[in-house]
Amino acid sequence: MDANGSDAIGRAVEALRCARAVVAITGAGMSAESGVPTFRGSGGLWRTFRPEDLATPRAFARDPALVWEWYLWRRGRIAAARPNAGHVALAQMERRFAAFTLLTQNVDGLHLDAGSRNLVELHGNIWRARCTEEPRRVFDQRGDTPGEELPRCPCGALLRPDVVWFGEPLDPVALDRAAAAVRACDVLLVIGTSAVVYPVASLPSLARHGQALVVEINVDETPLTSEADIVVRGPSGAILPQLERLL
Ligand code: BJW
Repeated sequence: MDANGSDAIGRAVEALRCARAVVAITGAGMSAESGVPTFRGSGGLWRTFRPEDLATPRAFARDPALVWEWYLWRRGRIAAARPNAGHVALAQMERRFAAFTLLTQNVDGLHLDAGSRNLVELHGNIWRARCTEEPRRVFDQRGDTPGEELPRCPCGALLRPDVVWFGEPLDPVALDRAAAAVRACDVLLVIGTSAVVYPVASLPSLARHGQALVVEINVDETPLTSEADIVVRGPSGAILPQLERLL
């Protein structure tokens, strides 16, 4: 572990220069500098809202209007956000490596807006909705004006946000793709995540079993910090462009 700012960046650059396959895992901290609130920590969504009221299948079954209201409010915040320098740096990094996979827990779509292409959105995308009866029926709602009534599928069933709530499995195809990329990578960058939500939180140990070097980029300590090979302490919007420039 190396928490010394510039030395840690130097070591991360050195590791990336030797790498053929790179994976980046991102979390809410990645979008914090774009004005999108994180979940945990000061100013995080879970300071004001209870996850069990808003981000579980049970909460939606109990009060779909409340859950939709929360997601529409978040869509409003995200609509006003633009990718920050960190998102742009990751999109640029993708072009430098033979294999570069970006795994995000974020549902805001900012990595796509920044130009990342080999991207897996493991917790879904807030701009999509899906049918509660037939989950394969997915609708892009970006640009839609919400009506008075709750959104419904043409089949009549309620639509729900196409995101992964607590207690729900991640898309097995997406998770397999993520695990395969992590097992095969030389360097794993873990950026702006509290690293407490499973199964994504288990991916760094998978990388280490595959002999990859794990680099954490975060403003704060996390449960991953003591396991990481290199720790770069600082905001991803500043650190990632620096890394990209030095490659
Ligand atoms: C900066 C910064 C800057 C700030 N620069 N850094 C034990 C073992 C295994 C599993 C479990 C377990 N106990 C419970 C579970 C299950 C549960 C879980 O993990 N719970 C934990 C909380 C304990 N997991 C699940 O339920 C998952 N499903 C599952 O396990 O299925 C199993 C199953 C199989 C078969 C059948 C049925 C089930 C699903 C998890 C879904 C998570 N969903 C949410 C909401 C998504 C939709 C939405 O957005 O509304 O996903 S919760 C929320 O947390 C969101 C995030 O993606 C996720 C992770 O949060 P993230 O990204 O790490 O954000 P923060 O806020 O926590 O951290 C921000 C970080 O950024 C901090 O570290 C800051 O320091 C840093 N930061 N500014 C750099 N500028």
